[in-house]
Amino acid sequence: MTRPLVVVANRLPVSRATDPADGRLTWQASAGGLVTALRPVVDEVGGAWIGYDDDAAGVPDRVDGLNVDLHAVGLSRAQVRGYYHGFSNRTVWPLFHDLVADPVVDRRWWHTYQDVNRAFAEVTAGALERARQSEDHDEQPLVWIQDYHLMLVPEMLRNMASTADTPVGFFLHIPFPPPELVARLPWRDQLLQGMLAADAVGFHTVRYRDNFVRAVQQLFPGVTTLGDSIALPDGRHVRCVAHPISIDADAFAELATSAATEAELADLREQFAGRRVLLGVDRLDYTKGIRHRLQAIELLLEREPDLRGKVAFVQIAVPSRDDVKEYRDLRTEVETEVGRINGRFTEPGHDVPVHYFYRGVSREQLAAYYRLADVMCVTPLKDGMNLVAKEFVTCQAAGDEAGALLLSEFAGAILEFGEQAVRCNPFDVEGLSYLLASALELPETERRRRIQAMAEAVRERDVYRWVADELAAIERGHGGI
Ligand code: GDG
Repeated sequence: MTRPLVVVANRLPVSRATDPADGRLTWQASAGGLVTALRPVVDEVGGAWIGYDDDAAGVPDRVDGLNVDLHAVGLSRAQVRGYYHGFSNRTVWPLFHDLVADPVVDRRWWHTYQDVNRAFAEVTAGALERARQSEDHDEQPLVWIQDYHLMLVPEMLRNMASTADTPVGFFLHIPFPPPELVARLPWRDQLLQGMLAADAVGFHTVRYRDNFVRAVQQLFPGVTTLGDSIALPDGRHVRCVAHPISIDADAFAELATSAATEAELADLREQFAGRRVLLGVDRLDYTKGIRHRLQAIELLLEREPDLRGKVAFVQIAVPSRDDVKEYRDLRTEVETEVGRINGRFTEPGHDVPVHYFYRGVSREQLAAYYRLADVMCVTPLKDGMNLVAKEFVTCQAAGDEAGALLLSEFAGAILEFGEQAVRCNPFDVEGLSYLLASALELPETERRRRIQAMAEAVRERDVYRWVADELAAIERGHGGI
């Protein structure tokens, strides 16, 4: 691709850091998946990135080593509350995750969401104008808008800037639910129209894509479909595609066998000697099924006294959205559950059965835990894709380990792993407790074979393939082919 790339996302791809030498504030590119994925493209073609920062005025125009102009969108605290904590995370998030929590519908949040999407569109229009005037590029930029925080931006941008020559794409990182769920939202038409202004709309799976197409057909008369495209009554075509996001598999394989990871792993092996390790790694989010998983562990220990003292369950729960009530409540529930299990099954002078961290760990520690695990428990109630599953199999294969992956039928990742994962229905707590036991009992050669097969599937469709497929679909959608 030769067009400069303009990315629009909730967050900027940079974070503040303190210079260890003199304690000064510096900026660095963040380690997030999207930034890593787009780096090779922007290194080559350059471009701009539009995102929110809580100190927009303090954000530099550029950061060393990242070939994009930064455009920070400044928001007031009230705007962040209404747009981010409110409409995005308490209305859309639970609704799009099949109502695993009750969505809260509040008209004020909706108004703020519109205002903030307009602010993003305005900053994007300005960045487009600048990119066009720059002498560095002969081609028009390509705009790529990310995720459920910004569903109105494609349409708002089209209305405020001349974009006839600008390919515009939108990608949804969370599931798109069945039409009857979307239909509950009072502002469903506006959200769909917002997305439909893009040339291409991308989803992780064919099912989410089909849900979107059906919702559009049901809500807007006169819409027809033509292959991958929706044909709108005004003659426009919107390409609707399914491209599963992934990870930088080579980088994870390298990380998994680095000296720092090996050192962490040696410590962990010593600490957990004589015990099989079950592992969970999630943002502390009610979609991730952490409570059901803990209940399944409790049932397992209750039913099989021989396993007590011989298995440990490690749950890394990364703090998330703790400004939102449902997330604070979840933390209390999870911690009560952990306390109950440890209270029931800890023997005097022995280690606890559940090791629970309410914090993130370093990348090296994370890779070491992935390698250590005998069973990785990825049991979300609903998950757009789930990158933890892909990282786990990649690290295991790189270290020639033989763990098992227990994977929810409701995670997008299940489609790529077929029968190699131990499939589970995370709502069936008792069934889950039996599957945990059977995953532990799979023969070692079988586990190793499955890990290698899943890692191969990840390598074949890594995150660079996702970027390339998405950008190509946006170009094709724009060209009307
Ligand atoms: C959303 C969708 C979709 C976790 N703990 C630590 C840590 N992590 C990193 C993992 C992984 C990332 O966080 C989590 O990504 P997931 O994909 O599993 O989940 P969400 O955050 O819910 O992401 C999801 C994704 O968007 C992409 O489209 O797959 O379905 O919900 O990369 O490694 N990283 C470090 N320490 C930790 O303790 N360093």
